[in-house]
Amino acid sequence: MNDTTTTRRPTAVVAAVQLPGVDDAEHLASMAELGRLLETLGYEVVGQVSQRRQTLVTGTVLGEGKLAELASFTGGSGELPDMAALVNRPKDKARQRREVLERGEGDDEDGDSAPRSSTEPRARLVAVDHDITPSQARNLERACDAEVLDRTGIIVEIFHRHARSREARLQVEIARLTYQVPRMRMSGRSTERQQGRGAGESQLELDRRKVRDRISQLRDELERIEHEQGTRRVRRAEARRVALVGYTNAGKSSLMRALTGSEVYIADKLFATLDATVRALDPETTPRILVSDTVGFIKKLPHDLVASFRSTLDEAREASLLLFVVDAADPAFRSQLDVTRSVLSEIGAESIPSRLVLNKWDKVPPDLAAALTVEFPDAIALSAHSPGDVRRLHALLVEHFDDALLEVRVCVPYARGALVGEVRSSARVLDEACDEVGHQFHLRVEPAFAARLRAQLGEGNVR
Ligand SMILES: Nc1nc2c(ncn2[C@@H]2O[C@H](COP(=O)(O)OP(=O)(O)OP(=O)(O)O)[C@@H](O)[C@H]2O)c(=O)[nH]1
Ligand SMILES: [Mg+2]
Repeated sequence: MNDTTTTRRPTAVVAAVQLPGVDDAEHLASMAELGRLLETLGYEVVGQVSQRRQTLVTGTVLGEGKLAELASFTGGSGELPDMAALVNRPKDKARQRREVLERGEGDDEDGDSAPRSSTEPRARLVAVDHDITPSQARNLERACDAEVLDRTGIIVEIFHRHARSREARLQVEIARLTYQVPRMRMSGRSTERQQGRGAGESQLELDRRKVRDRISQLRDELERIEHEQGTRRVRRAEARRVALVGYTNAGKSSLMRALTGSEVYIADKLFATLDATVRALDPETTPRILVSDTVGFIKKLPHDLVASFRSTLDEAREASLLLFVVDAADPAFRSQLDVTRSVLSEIGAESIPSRLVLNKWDKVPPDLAAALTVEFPDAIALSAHSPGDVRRLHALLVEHFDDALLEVRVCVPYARGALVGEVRSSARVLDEACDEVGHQFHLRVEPAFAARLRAQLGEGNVR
């Protein structure tokens, strides 16, 4: 192997079907997004093959001609072995096309990028921009002689690499194994050991059962952790909570860092954040305002994956305010916002008060900025990189939550002196004095805290 091949990133080719009802812009954006997902995984995308089709429900996803074109990137035959045996047609379209491609005379129909010449390295991976069945994947693998992953498989792989906390790792491992079970095949070892098809199949069943057992083991472990986290969340229940939600790469973690001074991870890649982080707004306020950073969303996010991140998304579900963060400089941000809204309604968070944050405003040209301000009059336009903008958002958040505070006069009798510390840390003290009965406070408090004080001190002591 020479230097250029050893230092080169692994290569991938994207395959996609444009289904009826999907316009060109949406189709191209989806393929470009898959390219970014692949780059996040470290692949170099060397080509795209796309085809308009009525349905995805065909054996090889693409038609014969397009399949041959795809295989020209990977060095595969472009045909299914049994298909070739069954259909012994004299020079079908696929074969003709492949021969043309082999001779390097191929014209690039449908605007796809041209296949590589035979001297360049083959694409190692075929990435399909849809969810495909295990048998479709197998057929594509045979025809292309390359590894095949669908969109879910790629997202699961990224999640697997980026998960850090114990909880996120468990969630991802469950999603990954769940994805793998139907795709498991007879291993070479089991076919050697167990001669005969029936025996081999039962070995496969055994392997699958082992993986299913592992999944339920992981679920138990996750439940234990979630239980602990649940108790922690109950303790925080009174706090005023803001959750940053939105499409992946919108800038949620950047805003989190700017608002709370925490060192959360920021990266120009997809799904940089998989763990929910909760920090107090900085400079601190009394009562505290907590901000949480959450996992980003993406189009066609598989339901299993959303479900496995349920406890992480609880941060969003239990928030009292949602900030929908979008990358205002991305022309696709409206459809990304739709995706975010639909995932949030899936987890039951659709009725939480929310504000739209048009982030990356520094990248928005003036004429577009003017149009966006008219289109979204209530949105907060800002750049997470501008300290002035972040201070303005900080003030807006404080104002938002202060509107809900109640003004109360509280008497903490000396016998209940232990409560004084809690009052000072949970409420904003406007005035305080001591008399013959106890500590007299004039406070601004959250309604929930006022209710708790009433329960503990009696109605007469909280007015
Ligand atoms: N120009 C500009 N870039 C920004 C701004 N906010 C974030 N970015 C960049 O956008 C990229 C993604 O930012 P993150 O904060 O990691 O995005 P995220 O929403 O947390 O992404 P995930 O964790 O993947 O969901 C990084 O390269 C940031 O530096 C902004 O206001 N202006
Ligand atoms: Mg992030």
